[in-house]
Amino acid sequence: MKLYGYFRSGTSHRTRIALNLKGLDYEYIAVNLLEAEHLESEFQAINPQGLVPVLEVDGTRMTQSPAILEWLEETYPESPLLPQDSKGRARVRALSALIGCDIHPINNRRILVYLRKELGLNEAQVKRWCQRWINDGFSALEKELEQDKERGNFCYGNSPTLADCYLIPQVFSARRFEVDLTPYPNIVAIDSHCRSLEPFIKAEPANQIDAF
Ligand SMILES: N[C@@H](CCC(=O)N[C@@H](CS)C(=O)NCC(=O)O)C(=O)O
Repeated sequence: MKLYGYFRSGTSHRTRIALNLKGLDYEYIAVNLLEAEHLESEFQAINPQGLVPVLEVDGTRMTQSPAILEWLEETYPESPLLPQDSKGRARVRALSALIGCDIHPINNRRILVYLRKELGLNEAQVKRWCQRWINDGFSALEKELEQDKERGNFCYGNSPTLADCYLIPQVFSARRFEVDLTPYPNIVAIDSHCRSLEPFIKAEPANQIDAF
């Protein structure tokens, strides 16, 4: 397997976590978003959307991290990242979507580039934008986690699920944008537990070959 990604990309990070939790080996191909390599024709031929991650398996290229994660789960059911029961699966997918659909995309690089270049926002305003949407999502997520009395050290149940694959990169991004995490003790506790585990440590941005 080949994973095209960028060390600081949340969607690449969540894919690395899932691959590691499944115990899968992969070749990591760095695409430098800062130098706009993803907008060059060479990468556009790999993904016309010009976004990472892309997972290449035996010549087939897969895009969109939710689709990649679901494919990994279907193809490698050992170390499941979704619960056995359908309501549990709906819950994990909902927590994942809260982050993957409603927080991450609004703070993506191309959105921030647009805010800076087209709308003329300065760095402080861009940071406020990111903080606003991360706080919005984290406030709801924190309540969801607080209300689940059967939860262990993870977002759902007692083992890592897709929701943790989504959460840990989003916390990384929140710290990068200096979000005050004090109001989110459950999120912080899950983050610190997951980040003590090898599959999550191996997936950390700082531990990638393209990290700087
Ligand atoms: N929905 C896509 C989003 C992928 C995505 O937004 N990737 C970001 C990095 S986290 C990217 O390539 N951004 C390039 C840009 O915004 O210019 C997925 O989940 O794979």
